[in-house]
Amino acid sequence: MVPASKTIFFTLLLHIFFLIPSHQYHPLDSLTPSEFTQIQSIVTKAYPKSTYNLTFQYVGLKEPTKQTVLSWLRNETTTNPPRQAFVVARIDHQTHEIIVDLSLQGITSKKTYNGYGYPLLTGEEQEDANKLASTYPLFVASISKRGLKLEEVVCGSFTVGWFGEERKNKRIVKMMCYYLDGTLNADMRPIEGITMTVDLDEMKIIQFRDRIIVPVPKSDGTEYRESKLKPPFRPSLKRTTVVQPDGPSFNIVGSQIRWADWEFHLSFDARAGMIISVASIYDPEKQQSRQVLYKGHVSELFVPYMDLTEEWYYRSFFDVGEYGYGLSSLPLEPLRDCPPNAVFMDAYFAKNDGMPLKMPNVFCIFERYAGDVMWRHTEATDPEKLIREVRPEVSLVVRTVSTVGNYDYINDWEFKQSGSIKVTVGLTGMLEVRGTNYTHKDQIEEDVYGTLIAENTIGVRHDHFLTYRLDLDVDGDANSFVKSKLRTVRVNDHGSPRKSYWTVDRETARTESAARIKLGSEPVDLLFVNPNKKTKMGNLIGYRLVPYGVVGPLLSDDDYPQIRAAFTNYNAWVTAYNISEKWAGGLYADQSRGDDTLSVWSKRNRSIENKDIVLWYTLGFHHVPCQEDFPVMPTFNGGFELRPSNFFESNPVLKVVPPS
Ligand SMILES: *[C@@H]1O[C@H](CO)[C@@H](O)[C@H](O)[C@H]1NC(C)=O
Ligand SMILES: *[C@@H]1O[C@H](CO)[C@@H](O)[C@H](O)[C@H]1NC(C)=O
Ligand SMILES: *[C@@H]1O[C@H](CO)[C@@H](O)[C@H](O)[C@H]1NC(C)=O
Ligand SMILES: *[C@@H]1O[C@H](CO)[C@@H](O)[C@H](O)[C@H]1NC(C)=O
Ligand SMILES: *[C@@H]1O[C@H](CO)[C@@H](O)[C@H](O)[C@H]1NC(C)=O
Ligand SMILES: [Cu+2]
Repeated sequence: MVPASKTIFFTLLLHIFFLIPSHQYHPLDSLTPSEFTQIQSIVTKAYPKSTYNLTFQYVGLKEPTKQTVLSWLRNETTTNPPRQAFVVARIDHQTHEIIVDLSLQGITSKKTYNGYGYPLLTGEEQEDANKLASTYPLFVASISKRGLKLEEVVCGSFTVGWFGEERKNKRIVKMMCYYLDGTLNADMRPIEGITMTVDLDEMKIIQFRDRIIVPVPKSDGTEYRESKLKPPFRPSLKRTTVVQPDGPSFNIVGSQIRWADWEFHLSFDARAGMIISVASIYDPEKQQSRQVLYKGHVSELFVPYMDLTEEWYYRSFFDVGEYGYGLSSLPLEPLRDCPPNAVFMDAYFAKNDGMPLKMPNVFCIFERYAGDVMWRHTEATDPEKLIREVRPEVSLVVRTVSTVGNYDYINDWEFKQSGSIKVTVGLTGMLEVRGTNYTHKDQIEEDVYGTLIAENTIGVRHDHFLTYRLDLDVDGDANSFVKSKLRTVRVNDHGSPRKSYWTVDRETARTESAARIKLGSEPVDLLFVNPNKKTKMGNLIGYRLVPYGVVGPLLSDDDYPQIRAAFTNYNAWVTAYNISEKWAGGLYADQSRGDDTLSVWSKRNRSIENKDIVLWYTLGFHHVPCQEDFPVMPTFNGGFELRPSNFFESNPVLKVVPPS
């Protein structure tokens, strides 16, 4: 939406000041299909099939150090940094960490991991596990005892968590099954009471229990496909569309995206999903591109359920570390998932044999104009000469959707012309429901851990906590974290008729222990500043974290799921930069014991003043299900904003010229 001449002008300047070499290579690019294939061949050569049982649980870019990337970006090094991959493999029932160097075409490091926790589950092993039930005699008998048809049963694999067991468990999942028979919405038809445990390494059922019988909820009302729904329909609204007659204002070269004054790199990781890197904004005043965010992505997603029954108590999922937020990303549907002006990008990840799998249209990128106002003013002091100035808000959105089993998470990173980065997540999809005998609320006298949302169907209470890792580098990588508390002051002297006002107490966090923030109890203003740079007025250059709504954990600190998810104990944490500290719930989240979480790293109490530091922000939802969530839940949004605060000398969008 910037006039063409201005776009060209900026593009030239960006070339001069950000110095992107003209080829498409970028050291933070996701692994390419041919790189996946090379990695696969290098690793399988070291561990041949004839001798070893090998599966690839995770394959991703081993990113070069920040210094390497930044000096490459500044054109200080002419050679490309080596491309390396980090592989987590299961080899003969043991977890191995392997580093593959693609330039050297070999393995540069390998070690066995013997600590607690297990790597990501692969899609294939879940599929294999889910198929086991249909030939397991006890299960077949239980299905027949319930009068159900075996061919209409589908099963899913659920990670088991950790509940204080001393001995290391095997790599197991629990399997829960659902009934189709007249619907495709199996999530709404649990076959309650049967739990099976699957050993994933042996790929067999090692435990079976059929405890209670309750009816499978009816299929009535569970349908959600437009083609299968029956009238009456809601009358459709008149068409709304987005037209960009001159095309979009953004420009994508390889994985590098430029729009308005923004420039950033987009990549994909099987575990994190979407990753935004080296986001910088061009400052027309200073005539230079200025760093804002080195790297941002979802680090973990914790979803504990509040049901103590035997079939449910363990459900305390770590969707990023157990199932993979990227692995759960599915193709977006043009015109419905994204507006008509969107462009789409594909992504790749490794299957469990290490070979690449293409996931088309995983990203969509579009300019959003939702009729909002970027800024305005009407000056009406002189009614004869009304002054009115308005600028419409147009922003750039990058979107992915991760469907982790029943839930769909719509992830948006929105870049605003004003320098704000707004991160939102929309929750939709299916509830996880429990079958019950109850058909009316009046029958219920006990705590059923949820809401009766349809006959025989309880929507179980739960939380969603998304923890984002935000490696902000505000105008350089040495930053400080400033907490400002807003405090009411009583006025005692008689010089003022006022009895109170509020003031701001600023405190720069010196160490990690001073940078754990529980929001909600008192008003605070959280800033990342560059202590080495000031505006002309003398204010420290900074970015502010603006939460949209604040939610904290309700489980006790000593409850096992909360020990594992101690990274949700605070809404915001700041830690010293460490390239290995990426996953708030630990590198091995499945059956983790909380010994490798953000909370543990923060206990090192490292110095964080005028250092390269990382912000961790957790947004959450306490979900008390209601009938409107059935059979599919309308989207519910949460998010936060990173907003410039004394970063610019004045309103950076004053001179934005709206398209004519
Ligand atoms: C791989 O594992 C399977 C199942 O545990 C076993 O039957 C097979 O012999 C193993 N293969 C090798 C080469 O060890
Ligand atoms: C950046 O590096 C390229 C390749 O070595 C060189 O051609 C170009 O002149 C450099 N740009 C600047 C501004 O130094
Ligand atoms: C549900 O009702 C059936 C039939 O009355 C009964 O056999 C069963 O025990 C009940 N289940 C539970 C969990 O109360
Ligand atoms: C970086 O983090 C890893 C994992 O927490 C830790 O083992 C290592 O000691 C850390 N390095 C430094 C320099 O703190
Ligand atoms: C962290 O370090 C600071 C500064 O040395 C100290 O004042 C504080 O007590 C420490 N906090 C903890 C929890 O160790
Ligand atoms: Cu929910």
